[in-house]
Amino acid sequence: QYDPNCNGKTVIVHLFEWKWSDIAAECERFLGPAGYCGFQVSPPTEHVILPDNNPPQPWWQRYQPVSYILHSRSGNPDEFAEMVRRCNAVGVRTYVDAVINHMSGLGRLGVSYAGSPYDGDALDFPGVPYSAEHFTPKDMCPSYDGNVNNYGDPNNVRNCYLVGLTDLYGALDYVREAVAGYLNSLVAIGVAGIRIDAAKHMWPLDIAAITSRVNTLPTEHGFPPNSKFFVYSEVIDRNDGAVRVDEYYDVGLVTEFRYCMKLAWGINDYGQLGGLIDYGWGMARDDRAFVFVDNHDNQRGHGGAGDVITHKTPREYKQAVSYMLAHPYGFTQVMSSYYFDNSDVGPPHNEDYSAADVIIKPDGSCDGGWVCEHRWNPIAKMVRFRNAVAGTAMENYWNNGGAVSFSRGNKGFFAMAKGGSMTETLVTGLPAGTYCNIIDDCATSITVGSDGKALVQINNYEEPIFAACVGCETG
Ligand code: ARE
Ligand code: CA
Repeated sequence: QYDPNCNGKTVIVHLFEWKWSDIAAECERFLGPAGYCGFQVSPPTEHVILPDNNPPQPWWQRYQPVSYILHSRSGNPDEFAEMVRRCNAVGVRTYVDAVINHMSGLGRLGVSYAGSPYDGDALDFPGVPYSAEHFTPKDMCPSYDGNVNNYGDPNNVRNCYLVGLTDLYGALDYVREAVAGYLNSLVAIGVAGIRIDAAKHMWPLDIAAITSRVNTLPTEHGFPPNSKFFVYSEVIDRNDGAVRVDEYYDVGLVTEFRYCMKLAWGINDYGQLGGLIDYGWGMARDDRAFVFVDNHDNQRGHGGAGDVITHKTPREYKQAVSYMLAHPYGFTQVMSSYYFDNSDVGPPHNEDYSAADVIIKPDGSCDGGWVCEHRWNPIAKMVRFRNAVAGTAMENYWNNGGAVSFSRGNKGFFAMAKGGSMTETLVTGLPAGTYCNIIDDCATSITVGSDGKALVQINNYEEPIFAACVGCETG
């Protein structure tokens, strides 16, 4: 459960709210060639549909499942399976955002895409089926109103209703079986792993009881024999509550939200990049950390938000993602967003609120309301860098407050200049020779002497980044 199952590749992209047919095409035309390991999809199951919300059908309705049938505005079960198949065929893996802590919110009543009815107040979800006895007994939740409202108490965090979402009773064999059945249905069609949504609100032992029932990955989808399902748990731990990321190490990786904050501070003030990883601060150990610059919550003020850099400031964002991809810490995820003004609004959509096509312009950028950060020049190039230097340590770290550089073993060298330009003689860690900057398509280069040093020059305000790696100049 610690291996993403993508042949040693190192970067996942979250294609937030994309539809399945677009993702299939993106695997073939871009993600595969660029070296992406795989992609995380928005929750694929049937969920509540909220036409009367303002705005209608917000993105977060997908976090209120009503059955485990793979039908949503992104597509139907056949389209989902076809996406997984086409992506696996080009070596790009699928990771599902699995909402298994809860079902819909209280008060939600209706019928979903595949025809499953739901009634939140009655705790009735016949599409699974779940009924009242499968939800956490009220007397186990110590809060006065039944909702999570005290992050200092694990019983409150895990046994109460998160923002009114009907909380599954994970201690029950029936619930564990039902969830494992869902996950095994994903495995059977070739999904390589999951994000566990709201894992902080589940008992780690309940998660372990579920994941222990998940089958090994099918060899007919190209996985080596006995490959285990990849798991990363969403646990927002910012030293501000009783639940800590390390409680989840046994089930897989853990999201490291302190990294978003620290990296944002570091891009605003390069001097702080040196102390980016602070184990004294409780940050997850390197082989358990799942890291990103921003995610679908904190980029729009949900999930506690905090200091975070997003696509809304492209110049800073390119630096932040590039630094993350150059730095050895953790397993990395790149965000791919749609533009929004309202933090609740769903993705670009058709008249029936199904997700609209992602439009690719001749220059390779996206249109139709989609941002496609994963296609932005330095970000896509740094995926190639990270793959090329995988397994090497960060060495020769240098930082003067306005510029920073380091090597990755003797395979890569990275430098970045906040102001847009720098001229410095630096230790590169690379064998003597000439290496070009993959960020500017080899328009500039460095010549490394026998002492490992080179004169490094950057002169590019929008993309002030130099990245060279052995054997990765074309890709
Ligand atoms: C929506 C409405 C609510 C309504 C509810 C039920 O907004 O008003 O009560 O529906 O009808 C997303 C949205 C929510 C949305 C929910 C369901 O963000 O607004 O509620 O979908 O549709 C905590 C959790 C963490 C969670 C964040 C958002 O610990 O797990 O809150 N993140 C995941 C997803 C979200 C998703 C859910 C969970 C639910 O990534 O997209 O919610 O499936 C401190 C704590 C954190 C806490 C944070 C915010 O920082 O340390 O633990 O995060 O505050 O409370
Ligand atoms: Ca719970």
